[in-house]
Amino acid sequence: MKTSQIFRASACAFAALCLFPACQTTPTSGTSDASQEFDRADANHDGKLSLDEVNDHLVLRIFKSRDANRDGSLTLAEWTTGDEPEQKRNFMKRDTNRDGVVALNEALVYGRKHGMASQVVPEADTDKDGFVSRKEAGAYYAAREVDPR
Ligand SMILES: [Ca+2]
Ligand SMILES: [Ca+2]
Ligand SMILES: [Ca+2]
Repeated sequence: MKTSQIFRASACAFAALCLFPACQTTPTSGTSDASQEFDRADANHDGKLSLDEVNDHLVLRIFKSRDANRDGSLTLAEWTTGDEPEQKRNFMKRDTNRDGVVALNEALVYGRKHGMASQVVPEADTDKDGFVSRKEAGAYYAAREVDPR
């Protein structure tokens, strides 16, 4: 169960669809999940999602799913879900102060710099105001049957 949750979270991040209920285990309750995800991502509660909010949300989701002991930082063991050297490299890239763990703020900073939201937001932001509204988020999700890669 746990492994599949972790896998699901990373799969969603790669699909850059974590904003929307791609990661939910209950696909039947579509709209309310989408709405809840939106509320969670909308950190300043202004009813729209900025690039930073989407990036932070993606990072937080993955971070929380991997932070097994909930101490706010990830060890390499928590980070990796397999033995691929790529995962270790990704871990090292985020551990900016080189103390051997990735703290949440390190992950957030990295996420904002390299986050996938820079792809998702322009696609979802159909009126090009720089933010994703609830309506735009809903339309974006509806336009893509989620491909659970
Ligand atoms: Ca907002
Ligand atoms: Ca660190
Ligand atoms: Ca918009």
